[in-house]
Amino acid sequence: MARSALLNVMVQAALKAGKSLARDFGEVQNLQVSLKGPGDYVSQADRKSEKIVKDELMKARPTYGYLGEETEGEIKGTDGAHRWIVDPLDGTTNFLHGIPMFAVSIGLERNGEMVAGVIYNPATDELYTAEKGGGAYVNDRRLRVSSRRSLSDCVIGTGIPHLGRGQHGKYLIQLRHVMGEVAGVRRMGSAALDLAYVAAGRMDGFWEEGLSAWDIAAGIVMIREAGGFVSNLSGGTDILESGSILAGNEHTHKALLDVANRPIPKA
Ligand code: 2AM
Ligand code: CA
Ligand code: CA
Ligand code: CA
Repeated sequence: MARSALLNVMVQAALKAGKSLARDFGEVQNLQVSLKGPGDYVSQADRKSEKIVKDELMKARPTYGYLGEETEGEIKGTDGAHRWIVDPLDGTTNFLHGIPMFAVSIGLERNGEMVAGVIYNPATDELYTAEKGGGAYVNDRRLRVSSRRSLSDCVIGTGIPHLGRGQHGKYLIQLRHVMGEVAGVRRMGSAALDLAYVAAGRMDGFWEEGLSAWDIAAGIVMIREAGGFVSNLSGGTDILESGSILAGNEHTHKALLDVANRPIPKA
């Protein structure tokens, strides 16, 4: 597996931030925590991780734009074509509860298209990497989406929007429809890792709405490079801006799209 210089920059940034997260995860009870919005916690660990990633990326490519969850506003680059999209800690709620399901997520966009992604879970030391045209990997192993065809054999991931955000009525109906068709539904609490798991063929599909670009930027290219399909919940290509995502293999993507969009039954 040959990594480009750019992908190496992203990997080094993710590993360095991951070390900081692993240290903080060991003494999570000592962290200062505050609430940004309904159910949206942020800690010193998130901010430290973001500073490390941002410094590394901006040092390596000072002209690129930068969008990060814990950085106020977007930094416009002088190079209009490239933008980093960063979640320094995806799965903060898990992290703060001692659940080892969280990750650093770094995506690179070129002319509006996701071209590289790195997702790193320091608790399991799993490093997911993908580059457009170069395939997707976990550590040194090539990733491939699952080949399951029938939803009844499938495990599907999702994210449940906090009561303070999202359209709950609509979500619960989607969930009910999907639960009626599949082998199992999983809610793991990190959208970035959910997408990495679909790329790895561990889960056969995933859907969630109300997300932000940094939750899914790296995962989009990961899924595509693992041979998967990704769209928004209407089947359209506007994923990053809409925060709506549905992913799977060539069979499950279509089947899940149909099931999640079944009409809402009349009361
Ligand atoms: P975070 O941990 O970086 O905030 C889980 O459903 C996904 O949604 C995670 O990727 C999580 O990212 C994000 N998330 C969790 N709670 C959220 C909230 N209240 N508002 C927006 N995004 C949230
Ligand atoms: Ca957050
Ligand atoms: Ca996130
Ligand atoms: Ca985050």
